[in-house]
Amino acid sequence: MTFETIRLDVADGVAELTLNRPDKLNSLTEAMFAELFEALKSVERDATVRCLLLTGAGRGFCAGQDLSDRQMGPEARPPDLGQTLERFYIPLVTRLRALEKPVICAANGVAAGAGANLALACDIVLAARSASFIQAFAKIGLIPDAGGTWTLPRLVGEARARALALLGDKLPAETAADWGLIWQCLDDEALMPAAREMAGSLARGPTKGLGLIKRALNASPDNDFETQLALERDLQRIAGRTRDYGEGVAAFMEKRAARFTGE
Ligand code: LHQ
Repeated sequence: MTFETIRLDVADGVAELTLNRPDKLNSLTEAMFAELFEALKSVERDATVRCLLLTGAGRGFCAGQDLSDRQMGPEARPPDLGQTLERFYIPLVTRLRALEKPVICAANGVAAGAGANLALACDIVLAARSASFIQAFAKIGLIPDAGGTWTLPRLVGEARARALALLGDKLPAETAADWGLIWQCLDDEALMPAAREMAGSLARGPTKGLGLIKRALNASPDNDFETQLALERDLQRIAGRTRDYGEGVAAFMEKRAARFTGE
């Protein structure tokens, strides 16, 4: 597929989706959302894609909303940012979380505003040491969106979430990893090799089971313990019927590497 504002490269079970407006730090425009949704549709439907890797071109990951995009920015009169969220940001982060395949974010550089929360909507976030995470919203009179007010306190606790959101300060990738906001901070040159290796490994994994893990974890914050136990029972029942479960157990018993097919 050919796009103008993103790139989608599919190989060996991994879809590598690159935000591709490097001059503007990959800030998000309406045109970009259209392409992102198109790309996501193909990732969702293509059974040969078993892991999604999201990254950015150039020195930034994503600077959030393109503040100069006339259709969505300050020149819209009167601006209904709620509608902007409804049309673009909510579907994007919802689809990433709901995708029953692992989603890795390789934050290659600054992730600001909705760009930071786009990263945090992914399942596993790796970041380059030069990257940073900025809840920039308060600097322009907005609130963290794209799931930020939900994700932040769950990942780093109330005290840090509140300071990050209210101050809008830059959080270096290394601190983000120390705080548990992200999984890992890597030297810049090590980021993409590590992210691709992880993506390849997940793409060779028991995809149905991995998708069910996501489903269980997505439901967990809203459930009490008993409800979650019941959900685990129901999802494990499904997992137990997959071909990959049989293969995983057989491989263990035969002391060999499992050959998962994702079925
Ligand atoms: C940009 C942007 C940008 C356009 C850098 N837009 N050009 C949802 C609903 C609807 C509307 C509102 O928003 C939302 C959600 C949101 O995401 S709100 C938050 C929007 N994002 C921000 O407020 C972050 C704005 N950017 C920055 O603060 C800085 O650019 C950061 C800290 C990310 C990076 O700083 P520097 O490394 O110093 O780079 P720079 O500022 O020089 O940016 C490089 C270029 O990218 C520059 O263009 P130019 O033509 O002058 O070289 C910037 O204008 C452009 N750019 N972010 N969001």
